[in-house]
Amino acid sequence: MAANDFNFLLATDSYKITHYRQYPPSISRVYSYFECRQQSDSSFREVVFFGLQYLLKKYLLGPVVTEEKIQEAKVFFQSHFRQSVFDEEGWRRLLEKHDGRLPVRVKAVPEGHVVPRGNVLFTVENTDPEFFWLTNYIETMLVQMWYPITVATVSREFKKILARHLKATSGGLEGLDLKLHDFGYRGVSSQESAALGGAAHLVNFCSTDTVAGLLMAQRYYSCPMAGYSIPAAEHSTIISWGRSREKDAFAAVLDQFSSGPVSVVSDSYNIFNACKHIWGDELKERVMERSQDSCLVIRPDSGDPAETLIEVIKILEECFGSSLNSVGYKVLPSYLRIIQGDGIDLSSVDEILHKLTEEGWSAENVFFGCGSALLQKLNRDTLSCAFKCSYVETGSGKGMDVYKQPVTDPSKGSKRGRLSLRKNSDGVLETVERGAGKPEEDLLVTVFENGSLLLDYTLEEIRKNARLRDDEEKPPQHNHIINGLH
Ligand code: 20M
Repeated sequence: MAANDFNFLLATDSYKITHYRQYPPSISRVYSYFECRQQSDSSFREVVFFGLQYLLKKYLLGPVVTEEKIQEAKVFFQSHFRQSVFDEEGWRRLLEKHDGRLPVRVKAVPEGHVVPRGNVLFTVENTDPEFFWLTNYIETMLVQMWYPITVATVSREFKKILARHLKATSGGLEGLDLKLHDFGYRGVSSQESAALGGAAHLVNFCSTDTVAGLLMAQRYYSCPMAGYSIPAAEHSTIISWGRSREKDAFAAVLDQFSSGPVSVVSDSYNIFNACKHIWGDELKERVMERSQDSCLVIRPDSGDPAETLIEVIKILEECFGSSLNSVGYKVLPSYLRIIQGDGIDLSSVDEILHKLTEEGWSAENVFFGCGSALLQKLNRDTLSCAFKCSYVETGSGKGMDVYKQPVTDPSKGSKRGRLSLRKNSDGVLETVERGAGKPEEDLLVTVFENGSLLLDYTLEEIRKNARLRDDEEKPPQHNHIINGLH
């Protein structure tokens, strides 16, 4: 299906087709908001806002309603509901009165901002009283924002862990933005997820193999090249030489990519043998010829990640030696590094880095690759993303704050009235409810109005907004005290 075959009218849950008939008779405005609800048991205390600009540009900009799309939706819903519930007249009014452009306003926190859970992230309202039903019609599409927000948030949590260990064991943060490589392209459910998830990771890092994410950063966030990769072997390129010729396979990769870093998966048969006898003996000179800028990155890809990595690093030390860095941790020669891309998630990265530290090794020695824990092993509940109506107006212009407060689950209660987001006197972001916020303090900015985009963020700005704060880079013990966790 070509992109312009997309029918905005059909991009919603079926039941929403029937909602225009259910609101109170005199309603003229519906105002709703999106948040990642606070949950006492969750480890994610703040979220990174990212992805709205793609959604707006791709699906909501300009004339999205045409006579053909109305006809297509009419026929579809007649057959789907087996009765006439589709608001053909309403949509035709929108086409005639607004040229098919959506009479809605979206106000949002700037992309890349890091916001504590439980705060408003964006609001949606109709700008023409006749189209009160449009606000929540687009909920289905807008709540899909959970995905880029969650990936950007998880990726930033990886960055916090990596920053703490890197700072503690190397004295600085050099190379931090290349420490977590996105391997997730094959593990996601679709090309669009790869693009959104891949781009969300690039808010925090510059290391990826997910080409779709780079293209999204180019096309929707004005970033010519947001991330980098290096030549690398995969099992097929190694085992196709046959079991007895693993050494030849390795040597061929070194030959073909003699300058610049190169990575070689080394567990096809026996990772320990490969490190000790092939890399550390038969090809030792060839490895030692390389330099920091042309390093060999050895990749184990099986076994318990922490145990295997420690054993591999010890073998490599026996063969190639090590030196101490300025803060007293061991580093392999600069021509030799390791990438662990198997079994990586937030807890295993922390565990691996703790074990390396205990054994005296700097985080400088290793890179991490992450696939499904970064792009796929998450869902809308990971950050409890929800879109709720908080304010309505009637025909006479009278406003009413509305909310839900289910007796069966207080955590599912919603906010009341018109919302704004401000920094309080302690510098903490908080949501002001019931229309009580001062407009001059409001961090929510209008990004979309009546079919037009009012702001265009670049990935560069977004990255700046999402940068780690000083206290998030502090070594572990230090940080625990600051956060009052101990
Ligand atoms: C290898 C190693 C790193 C990054 C990228 C690669 C190559 N791409 C790969 N893609 C995969 C996709 C899916 N599964 C597996 C793989 S893979 O592991 O075979 N490789 S890295 O993060 O370790 N690192 C290497 C060193 C590099 C930064 C990136 N620096 C060397 C000097 C400056 C940059």
